[in-house]
Amino acid sequence: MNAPAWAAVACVLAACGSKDAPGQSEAPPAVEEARPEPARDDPPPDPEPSAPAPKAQLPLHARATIEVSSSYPGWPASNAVDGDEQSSWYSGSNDSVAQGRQPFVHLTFKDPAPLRSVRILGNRDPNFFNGYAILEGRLDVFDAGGRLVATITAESKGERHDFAFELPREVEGIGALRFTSTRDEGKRNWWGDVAIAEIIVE
Ligand SMILES: [Ca+2]
Repeated sequence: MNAPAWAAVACVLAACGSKDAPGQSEAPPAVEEARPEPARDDPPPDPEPSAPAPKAQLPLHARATIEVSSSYPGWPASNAVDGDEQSSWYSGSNDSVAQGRQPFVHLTFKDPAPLRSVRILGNRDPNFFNGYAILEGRLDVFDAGGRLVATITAESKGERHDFAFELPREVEGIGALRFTSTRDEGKRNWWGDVAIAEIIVE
């Protein structure tokens, strides 16, 4: 029974040989296309960071809630408290001092504590590396009852425009912090916005 079956298969293959022409069907070599500049309208490549925060300390997003003046879609406020310096929060279009507004981030702590310092790391996003910095800012410090107890102003420092604030030691429980841009690079990019890579509170 096998021989006729094989013969039939061979016949079919021979009859159909010209249909697919396997000798000429090699796939063309893959062409490496130039990678276009990522568009801000595209979805973010990785909205959820896959790697956990490297620090042993409880991450800030677990200790506080964060509100912002606005966010560019796809670059949310949570990017500023995810433990990843390469991910940034971006304010919405034209939400910058340079465009006539006052972008801010506001942290409310779940358990008010005697905090000592606040560092705000400027944008390090490799896709949009320059033109989003906050140059001068104001930190408002609120106690556990929501009362404004200190206001500190500073200029950003260093190549990536970081801020370092020392908090008043007499405040036993800090309930909230609000950082507001007072001078920025909102006229140095297409979208008129600003960005913050990470907020570190200790
Ligand atoms: Ca981040």
